[in-house]
Amino acid sequence: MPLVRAYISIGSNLNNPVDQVEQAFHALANNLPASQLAARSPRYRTAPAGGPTGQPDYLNAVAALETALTADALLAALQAIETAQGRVRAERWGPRTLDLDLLLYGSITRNDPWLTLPHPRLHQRAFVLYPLNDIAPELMIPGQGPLAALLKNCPPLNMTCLDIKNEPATITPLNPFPVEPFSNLPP
Ligand code: A4P
Ligand code: MG
Repeated sequence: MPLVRAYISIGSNLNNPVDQVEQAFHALANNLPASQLAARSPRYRTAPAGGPTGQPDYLNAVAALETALTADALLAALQAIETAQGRVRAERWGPRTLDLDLLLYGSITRNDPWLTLPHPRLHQRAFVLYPLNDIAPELMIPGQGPLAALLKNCPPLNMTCLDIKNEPATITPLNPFPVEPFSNLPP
């Protein structure tokens, strides 16, 4: 099967997000069959979007993969990584040790509750669009248009980049995860 470029969003706001995100990159690089980690974005600390009030800030990042897995097999593998890192699905948009969403799988579009592509909220979320732009600024989002145009409608409010940009493939030293909360964004 030919290799497909896929983009994965990584989010964590429980049980040491710095370690969770690092472990997730490690699992994407080493534990996924028939796949290769092509790029990793800088990490961003972001205020929670939606979900219960008072949940901790998130650490977010995006990974690019080259994969020979089907989209369904890739999503199942991502969910297995989430489970291995202690993910419990308690409430929608609630705090989590690790969320791995399949943002894009090539230019495939698909509308099915088990797997919707592109990810249905990709185009309206700064915590996804900005790290995606750091590793794939020329990207066209099927059904939505150029990533650059989506960024213009989605200002980077209540988010801070924790890494040096333009070094996406480098494993950067871990920065301490700041503890002061942002004020929560409206749902
Ligand atoms: N599913 C359908 N399409 C996809 C896809 N493209 N990728 C299904 C991944 N999963 C997909 O997901 C719920 C169901 O969506 C799964 O059964 C899967 O088959 P989930 O991961 O169990 O639950 P969730 O993550 O709570 O739901 P959802 O709808 O994916 O949430 P979102 O939209 O990802 O939002 N704020 C900040 N700052 N940073 C965050 O990372 N994340 C969320 C979660 C909310 N607020 C956040 C963040
Ligand atoms: Mg999810």
